Amino acid sequence: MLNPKIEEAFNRQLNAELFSSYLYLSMAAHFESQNLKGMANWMRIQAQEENAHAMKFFDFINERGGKVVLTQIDAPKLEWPSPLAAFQEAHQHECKISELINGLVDLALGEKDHAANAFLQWFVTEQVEEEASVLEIAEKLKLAGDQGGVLFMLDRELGQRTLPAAPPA
Ligand code: OFO
Repeated sequence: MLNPKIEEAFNRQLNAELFSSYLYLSMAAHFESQNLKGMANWMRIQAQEENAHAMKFFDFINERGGKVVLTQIDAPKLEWPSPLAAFQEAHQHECKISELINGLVDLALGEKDHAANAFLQWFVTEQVEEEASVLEIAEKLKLAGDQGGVLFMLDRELGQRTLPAAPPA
């Protein structure tokens, strides 16, 4: 049986993960409109990963006998002044998500919900990678400055990102 406080907090996080997906999809659309196809590809895959994160919460709530409650997802921004600004915002967003995950861990420990804590540890580890990967791209963009050639090469590199194969169920 799922503790009601955990149920409510996990439903809120499900919404936050869907918003993350929406935000990155909006960045993908923005990059498409700028003809930065590689960055658009990277963000599109990021959006799919966020959707998978949301579904992890969806499944956990259901498996523990809770009720998934879907609520309104905020509209994301539509434009960014530069690729650097978009990736910096993505990094700030991931730092915010890490804080939310840490808050959920604190709640799970406080409520002595060890199953929820064990479930959240995957996200704790994932957030380290999520923050690092966007920060690395933002740093490269900062170094590139307004050198179009470097930007072009980086765009090509980001175009090679593919969605990792799903682990066996
Ligand atoms: Fe970007 O990790 Fe989920 O939100």
